[in-house]
Amino acid sequence: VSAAQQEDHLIEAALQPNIELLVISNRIATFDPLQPKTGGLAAALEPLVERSGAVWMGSSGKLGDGNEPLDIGPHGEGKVAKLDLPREHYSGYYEGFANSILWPALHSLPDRMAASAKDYESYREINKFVAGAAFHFRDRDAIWVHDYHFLPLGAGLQCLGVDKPIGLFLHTPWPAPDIMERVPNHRELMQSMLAYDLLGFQTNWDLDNFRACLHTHLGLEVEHGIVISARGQTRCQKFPIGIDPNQFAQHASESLAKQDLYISSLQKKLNGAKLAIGVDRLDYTKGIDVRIEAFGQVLAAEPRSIVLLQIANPSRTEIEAYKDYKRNVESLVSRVNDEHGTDEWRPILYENDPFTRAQLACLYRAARVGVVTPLRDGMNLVAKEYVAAQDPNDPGVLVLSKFAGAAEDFDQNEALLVDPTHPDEIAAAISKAANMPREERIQRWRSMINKLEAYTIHDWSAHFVRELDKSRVGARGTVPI
Ligand code: ADQ
Repeated sequence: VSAAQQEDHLIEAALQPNIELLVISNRIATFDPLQPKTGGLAAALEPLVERSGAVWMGSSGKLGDGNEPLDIGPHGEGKVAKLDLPREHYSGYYEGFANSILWPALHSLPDRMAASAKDYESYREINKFVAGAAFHFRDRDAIWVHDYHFLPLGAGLQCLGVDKPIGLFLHTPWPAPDIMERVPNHRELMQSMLAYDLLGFQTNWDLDNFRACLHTHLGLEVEHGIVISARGQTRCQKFPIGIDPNQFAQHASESLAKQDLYISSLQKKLNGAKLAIGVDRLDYTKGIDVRIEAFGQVLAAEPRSIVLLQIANPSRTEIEAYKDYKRNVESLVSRVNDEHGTDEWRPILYENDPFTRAQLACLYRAARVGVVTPLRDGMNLVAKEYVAAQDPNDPGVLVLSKFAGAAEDFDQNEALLVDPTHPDEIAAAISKAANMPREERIQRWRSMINKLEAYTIHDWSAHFVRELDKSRVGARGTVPI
């Protein structure tokens, strides 16, 4: 079966049983084949829209006064609906409640939270606004909402009388009850999440925390994966997001054949040293600072043995905490380069630009060590992409944070699992990975690639849609409201 046929088959599976879907996320893909894709979500949802006729609604990236019409355009079999979010509430919603309160709380980093009651109002207003816009598509069979930006969106849709199945997939982790308690209006927020028929999480850890939060904060129990509230039934399930491993493997072998300028100049810069790679949004949850410190330790012990290519795409640049983090990472990179580099050799190559997926795949393959050390992460697709891009006969080694969702998929016989807050541990793992015998590398890698192939991004979206569809005939209405 060719890769294209396999993909068709999987998309068909995602469509079962003939469901007309509305997908809602804060941002939508650019759909420009020449633009690098900086997210796994775009790669997952684009085929659904192009070939299955789904409608994908999200922010246009422009702000308005709240009266602009939806900009609806065709895309393949489906449609893309762009929305100008209201200027008045955008900052409180996006930079405020979503990214300065929910994001750090969901990643169990309460010290990073900057609470403001006013931001919660803006968050609610934007959710109401998006619900109003989504009402335009009320004839769709089911609605699939993405991420922490829209925890109360399902409730907003139901207030407007939408009675189709609505599901939410949370790409981030979910924290323990004592952390959730620090989120302003956390009870109201969690109550509103019970308007969804299906709540999807990345890992068992998140599911367990959500269950504990329902118990502690709302006095509700999840039994057999279902929580019953006054509204009805909500199913809570795990859908660990994957990637398209064939796509990465193919890109890695194809682009090696091509003469990519960046790659050939990289080989020169290595000057005989091995390569380690880190690819992250420049976000304080990703543990880039501790990783750089750890890398300094590796160089102190084994001078000039290894180069770290750290790709760090700037993110949420309007938020102060992100500006500080960026400055901090930059100064750490300079320090390590000054201490351990020479005029003609730099141990850390620091890149901020986006790369195409083909380039990334090729860089992953060139690297003997993949360093993925977030303090906490919903899943972390980079860990999976790194594995998928490796040469089966000479694969590299993944150094992985215990606190990434991906560590629930990969155990210590596969990746080298580390505590991302301990530079010594990371340094020891990088060094062990760089010097690991080929036989052991192959053994670890085979086990990981089998797992990636067994549940791809297409399986993930098909699985969620199938589960959501069950609410068309089942749970809804069986419990008195
Ligand atoms: P992110 O926090 O963005 O995702 P991650 O899962 O690593 O983190 O995904 C990042 C994606 O962007 C990867 O596909 C990567 O290849 C790509 N990318 C990063 N930098 C890039 C660059 N400079 N050029 C090109 N591409 C780049 C959120 C959650 C994660 C969860 C995902 C999916 O925080 O925990 O795994 O959603 O659910």
